[in-house]
Amino acid sequence: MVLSPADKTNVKAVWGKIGGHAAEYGAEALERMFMNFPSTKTYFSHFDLGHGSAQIKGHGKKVADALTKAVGHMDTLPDALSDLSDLHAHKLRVDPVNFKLLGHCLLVTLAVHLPGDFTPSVHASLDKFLASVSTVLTSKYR
Ligand code: HNI
Repeated sequence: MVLSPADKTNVKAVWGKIGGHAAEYGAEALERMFMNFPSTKTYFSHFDLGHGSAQIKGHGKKVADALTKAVGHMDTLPDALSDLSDLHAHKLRVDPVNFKLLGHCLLVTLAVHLPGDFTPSVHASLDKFLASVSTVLTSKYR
């Protein structure tokens, strides 16, 4: 997955609009994932998955912070996300199919909150960006 210069510009622009809402949007994306794709809950059996739980909020912030870091390192994603890649592949063993599900929920969340910015080309760039992040996080499985 190669992000073009236009993709990078789009991703940076829309991420810049999220401002202080990153953690909240991260938590909303997780809640959407758990509700729409219940099999994903198996990875979080140690979490309180009730609406608005402190654990979902805390994890939403971690995911959002990781994505903010990825936005800042789009040219060096494998390096920037190396530790997270080890974690998801070796320790958590999250099945790669789940990354598409979370990515979808992140896109829906951004579309709902930033409708004016979510043009078809921004949508496509964000999808490519999330696919690139997912590729890195699942690259060490075998
Ligand atoms: Ni993921 C932990 C980022 C996809 C299941 N995950 C993290 C952490 C970050 C993170 C950051 C916290 C690391 C730490 O504490 O050091 N995860 C991301 C990102 C994506 C992603 C950026 C994709 C965009 N994770 C997924 C998916 C699943 C998933 C698709 C499963 C459905 N992640 C987990 C689990 C943990 C986790 C489980 C451990 C949670 C805990 O605190 O016990």
